[in-house]
Formats: sequence, structure tokens, C-alpha cells
Amino acid sequence: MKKPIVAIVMGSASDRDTMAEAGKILSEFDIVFEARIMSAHRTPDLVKDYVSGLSDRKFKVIIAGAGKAAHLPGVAASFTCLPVIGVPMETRDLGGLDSLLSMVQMPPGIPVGTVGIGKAGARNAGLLAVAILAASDRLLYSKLERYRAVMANGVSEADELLQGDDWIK
Ligand code: RP5
Repeated sequence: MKKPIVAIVMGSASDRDTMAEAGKILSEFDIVFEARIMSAHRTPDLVKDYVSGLSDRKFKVIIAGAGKAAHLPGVAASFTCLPVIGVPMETRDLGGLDSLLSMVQMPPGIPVGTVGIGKAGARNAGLLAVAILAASDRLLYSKLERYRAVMANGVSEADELLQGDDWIK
């Protein structure tokens, strides 16, 4: 059985549905991941213990999702040199801008590669993890190329339909 090489961590169970989008992408590419709930604020010791052990366990990428004062990705990045991709959760009060700025504005030295807010961001986080892994894996690289070719076909098909369609009523 293949061992996990991507860790998906999230700050709360309330982040689960959003982070599942990253997991779906990884599964599409047959990448085994481990998913955990832990919080930079509520369980800081667990974050330290878990993240600092990931490199020895041969993990390659961490995807970390959190909301509001979303410190989880930055704190995770402080305990490992593995690449950390941050997914800002959409929030009720500020729409996720709070989460986004908390992640993207890391002071220089400890980067968090931050994607967009919410489910679309989580999908991109999955794809970015695939791209990072694909840089040293030819087979995975080819799979990613095929994924993009399918996406491009979808655009061409939509364009073709538009030509024959009476779309302005
Ligand atoms: C963050 O606070 C979590 O990542 C979550 O997005 C947000 C709210 O957490 P809950 O109050 O829903 O547990 O730490």
C-alpha cells in the first residue's frame, strides 16, 4: 500500500467540506494523503509535533486550510521546510478576506503559497500540490498535462456551442 505524501491539515471540522475539494483532486491523481484537524490556536502543541515529523515520514507537501485569523499555514511552515500551501476559508463576517490576508501576508522568510478563498482555492491547492510533486515525477507530469488538455477541450466545446446557439434573446 502506498504511503501518504501530502498532508491536508485544517483548523476545524467546519473547514472539512472546503478542504475535501483538495482531497478530491489528489485522489483523481492517485496521490495518497493524510487529513487531520488541528488548530494553531487551540492545539498548538499538536501542530508542532505533527508538522515537525512530516519530513522524516517522507511527506512532500502540506496543504493547510483555516479561517479568520488563519495562522495554521504560517505556523505549520515555521516547523518544516516542506512547501506549505494555504487555503483561506470563506468566513461569514468578512467573506474570507480576513483568512486570505492572514495567510498571504507572511513576513519575509517563512513563505506560505496561498491560493484563493474557499472551495475553488482548495481545488487549486490540490492542483498546485500535484504540480510540485510532478516536477520530479514524469508520469505525474504527463497526467497533469492530460488533465489540462481535457479542460481545454471543455472550453473549445463551449465555444463551439456558443457559435450555433441563439444565446442573446
Ligand atoms: C479557524 O477558525 C478554523 O480554521 C475555522 O475556519 C475557524 C472557525 O472555527 P470553528 O469555530 O468553526 O471551529 O481556526
